[in-house]
Amino acid sequence: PDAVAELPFGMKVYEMHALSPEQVKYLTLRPKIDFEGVMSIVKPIVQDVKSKGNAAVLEYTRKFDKVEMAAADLVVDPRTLPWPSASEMSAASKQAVDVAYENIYKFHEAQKRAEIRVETMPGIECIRVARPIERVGIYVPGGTAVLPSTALMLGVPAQIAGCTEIVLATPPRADGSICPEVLYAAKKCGVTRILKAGGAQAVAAMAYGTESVPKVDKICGPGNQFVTSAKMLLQNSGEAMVAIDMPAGPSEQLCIADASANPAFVVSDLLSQAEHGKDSQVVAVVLPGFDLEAMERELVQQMQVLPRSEFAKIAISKSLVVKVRDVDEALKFTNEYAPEHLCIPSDDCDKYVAGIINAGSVFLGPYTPESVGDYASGTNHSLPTYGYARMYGGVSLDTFVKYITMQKLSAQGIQNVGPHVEVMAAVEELDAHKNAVTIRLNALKQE
Ligand code: HSO
Ligand code: ZN
Repeated sequence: PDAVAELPFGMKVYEMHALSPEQVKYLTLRPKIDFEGVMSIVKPIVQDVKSKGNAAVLEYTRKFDKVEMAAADLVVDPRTLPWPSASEMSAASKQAVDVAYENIYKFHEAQKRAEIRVETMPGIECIRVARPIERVGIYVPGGTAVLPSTALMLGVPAQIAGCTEIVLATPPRADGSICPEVLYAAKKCGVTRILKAGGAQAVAAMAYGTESVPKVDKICGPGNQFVTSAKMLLQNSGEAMVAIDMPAGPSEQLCIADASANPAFVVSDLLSQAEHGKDSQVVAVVLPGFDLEAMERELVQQMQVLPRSEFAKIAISKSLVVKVRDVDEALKFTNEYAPEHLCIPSDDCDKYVAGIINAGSVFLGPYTPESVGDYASGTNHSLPTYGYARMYGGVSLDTFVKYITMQKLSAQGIQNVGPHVEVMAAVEELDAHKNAVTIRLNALKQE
């Protein structure tokens, strides 16, 4: 569709009411990821790690991260390492991580679900209990920024769930060490192993296990295309027997700006997402009365002073503004888009809530920047991107738990349901099934 205007840095403006449903659909499409191309790189890496173990991981670390490491240094147990010293990590940083940890802990601990016990018929008790996924891998990206916050977002729920093996994979720094903030977070969360590797090689090492990397049952966490492709590949491999949290693409945000929204706040939110990387996507859905000109001025001003403006500018150049006429249209576009982050910096934010169907995490009101959820308010920042917010929720305690059902029937219970099971088994012509009931009903008759 044709844009009606263009803002600084190439941000294009569209009018929702002038768009056909196909055009709306087109605007909600994310930049295409060449999964086939990426897969062709990832497959041999995964295969290599599977057959050669540590040696392959070290080789790819040398090749991609330009770090030389000895096999003995590849995996460490953070519980045996000292806490980062005051020179490695400031008291303020520790305190900030402590506050974030506490809030994330509180919110995720509250997600524990009570055991369910239901008597479906007299004498039939059905039960559901939660148990931890015992061995989990959490991926903490390195790349252009260090992300200790991601270590918390994955480590805390794994800790609360009671996972017994928590392997944290993260690319090493140039000297082969772990970033002190990530180590600090890992120690707090009870991480049992740190694998100093990134990319597809780290994911494969956790999926298959190596001489020193424990094999895990589920791999969680965001990552670049190689990490995501490796997770998707291994999830579908019967040999690796590993689950993943969700497919993850580049980070994104949609901001609904109505007449009450402060343009400076709106721009600050959009840029906080845009600075993540040049493939980030941001969208502003603008209602009548919002000061778009002020937003343009803010965009230029705030961009000027950003150290990561190189990334942000590219991200913004691929981003859009959608003008809508009312709340209904705003929600229509938003739900079509299914953003990872939805910001509504409006004085009247509550009126939007009931209509939100597809979003990863929502930030309500003028004093709720996305950054607080990225770090420290308590909600998780590992969220569905790329439109997957339609069918996935973000990481939560449930990510690290599975539910087991149990049942216990009394004599009365089997007498109540047994005859119906006999009939259904007969319909399916499964005689052994039927007999397992009949034999018990007969035994009871003889008592
Ligand atoms: N916005 C990112 C999370 C993050 N932000 C980490 C800062 N550090 C994806 O949800
Ligand atoms: Zn962020």
